[in-house]
This record gives sequence, structure tokens and C-alpha cells, in this order.
Amino acid sequence: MSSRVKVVVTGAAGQIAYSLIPRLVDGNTFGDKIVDLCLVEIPQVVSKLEGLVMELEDSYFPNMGEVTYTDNFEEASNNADWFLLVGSIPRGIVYEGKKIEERSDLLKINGGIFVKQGEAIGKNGKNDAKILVVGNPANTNALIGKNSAGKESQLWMAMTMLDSSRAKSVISKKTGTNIKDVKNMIIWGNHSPTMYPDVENVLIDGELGKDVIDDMKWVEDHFLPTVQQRGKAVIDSRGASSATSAAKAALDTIIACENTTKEGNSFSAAVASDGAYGVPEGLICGYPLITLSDGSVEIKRDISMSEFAKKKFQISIDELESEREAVKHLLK
Ligand code: NAX
Repeated sequence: MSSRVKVVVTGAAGQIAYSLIPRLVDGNTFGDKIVDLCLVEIPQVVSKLEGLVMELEDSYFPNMGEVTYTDNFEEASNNADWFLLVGSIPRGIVYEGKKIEERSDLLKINGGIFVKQGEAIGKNGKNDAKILVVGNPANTNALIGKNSAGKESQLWMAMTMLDSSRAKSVISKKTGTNIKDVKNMIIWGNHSPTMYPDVENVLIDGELGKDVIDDMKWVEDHFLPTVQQRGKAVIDSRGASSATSAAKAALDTIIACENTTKEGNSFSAAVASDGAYGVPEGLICGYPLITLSDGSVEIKRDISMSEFAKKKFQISIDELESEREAVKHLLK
């Protein structure tokens, strides 16, 4: 295995990236590998990255390799092992004279960005590159990127780890269990309020959630809405979206992919469906994943779902299908 890893981060001057980037080189995420960073921003703000690079240099990170920054994604993508696609145009800003408020506008604008980035990754990224899309709408951005890249050996994921960590935290409080003993927290579907956090298959101190939590009213009235609406609750309080927790979730996704998954556990991310669990092929859907000892990442296929869970999951699958329909002109 190579002792160097090249990581490309877009949206590098944004708030998630400010928490994320230093921790890519702190020796935890990639172990003792030397990490080369290539930071990408749009032309209007790329010069801000000079200051971030200064800070990285001043922080004494023994595992930090070469650090570069650019507004040229195509150039950045050359020979990269990991792509953290955090950059996207957020809801609420004025873009080309129009205030972006509708999810459909967001899909259109960010979709265009992900066509170009996907093409560059397919052409220039390593054959076994892993791509984590954080920028929203993450699943559909990943769908567009993967489709444009056209390289099956590369792994495209959309981030649902933050949703999974949020769900673990709620379960840990409810049951009085230490959070490290809450495992296998699956997020089914879309990274949106339709996601279904699986309260039945979560392992709480080794026991299945369905055997520990015998309170469907709490699940319906508290657990699901709390997890599904947590992003909004953070925005309402902070006046800005989740940043440090989103950065931690991106790091946790990398760590989960870089290390063999322990027996009985899984981690959450959305990947392309091959029909698993009845999801239409090609949709980038939240699944339970495992990393095998050869480094490959697979969907865990032995999870059983109740009728209640299947019904909730279907709502999210339907949303993913309607998003795919909305961007079909961007798909080859
Ligand atoms: P910020 O607005 O602070 O930063 C985004 C940065 O991306 C900006 O600096 C912008 O210039 C840059 N950017 C835009 N287009 C770009 C492009 N084509 N190439 C390179 N850079 C580009 O947002 P931040 O709070 O960091 O959030 C980033 C994204 O993460 C948003 O789309 C947000 O919705 C999404 N989130 C996703 C989460 C998830 O769990 N999947 C949770 C947190 C977060 O809400």
C-alpha cells in the first residue's frame, strides 16, 4: 500500500473545510501516510486559501506532504486518491442575479458543477479513487458526478455519516448507553428530511434496537423528526449550518473506508444501488456498508426490515427518483 495519499478538497475556503482540512493531516485519519492536499475553490475566493495554507504550515503536522491550492479542478484531480467534494452553491444566495430558494434550482446549478468535476475525476483521478460528496443535494450531486466520470472502479459516495452520528447520539441519550457502544446505525435513502434512520437494526451494547426500544410513539414523535430535522435545528440556533460535526463525519467516513469493518458492524454512506433492497439501479442511496480486508467497500446485504421500515424507506427512494428525473438532462 502506498505511503502517500493525495486528497482533493473542494469548497476549501468554506466553514466545513476549515474544520476538516487540518484533521486530514493530523495522523489520525490516514494513519502514518503522508497526505498531499490539493485545495480547490471558485476563482472569486481562491486567494483566501493562501491564508489557510499558511496556517497549516504553522501548525506542525508531521504527516503533511505537499499542499497546493487552485481554482482549476481539472488540474487538481490529477492522480488523486480521495476527493472530498464539499463545495457547492448553497440555498439562499443570489446566483447569476437570481435568489436560489427552490431545491430544483439547487439541483440545476450544482448539477452543472458536478458534471464537470465528474468528468475530470473519471479522466484524471486514480482508478480506485474514492469520492465523498458532502455538498448538497449530496446524493443527486454524486449521481451526476458518477455518471459523468463513467469509471466503475472508482467509488462514489454521498455523505450520510453525520445523520448516522446524530441518530447514535439520540439513541445513546434515550438508553443511557455510551455512544461508543451504539453501532450499526443505518441511514436508508436520501440525505434529506426523508431519510430513514434504522432504529430496529441499530446495536445498543450488542442488542438489537427493536429488542431494546419498545416505544414506537417515541420513535415516530421524537427519534425520527429529531434526526431528520437536526440540520435545520442547528441552522436555527447557530445561524449557520453544521460545520464541525459535518467535518467529523467526513473524517469518520474516510476512516471507515480505510479500515476493515468489524464483524457485525457497518457504516453509513450512500452509494449506487445495484438493486440491493429493491432500490432502482443507479440511484445513490443510503445503505449499510462494510469495508473488506482487501480495501473494497460493499453494501451489507443481510439486514432485515420491518413493514414499518420499508414504508419509510420507500418515501426516500421516491424522492431520489424524482431528483433523478429533475436532472435527467445532465445524465449520459
Ligand atoms: P460554505 O458556504 O461555508 O462553503 C462552501 C464553499 O464551497 C464556498 O467557499 C464556495 O466558494 C465553495 N464552492 C462553491 N462552488 C464550488 C466549486 N464549483 N468548486 C469549488 N468550491 C466551490 O458551506 P459549508 O457550510 O462548508 O457547506 C458545504 C456544503 O455541505 C453545503 O452544500 C451544505 O449544504 C453541505 N452539507 C452537507 C452535509 C451532509 O451531511 N451531507 C451536512 C452539512 C452541510 O449542510
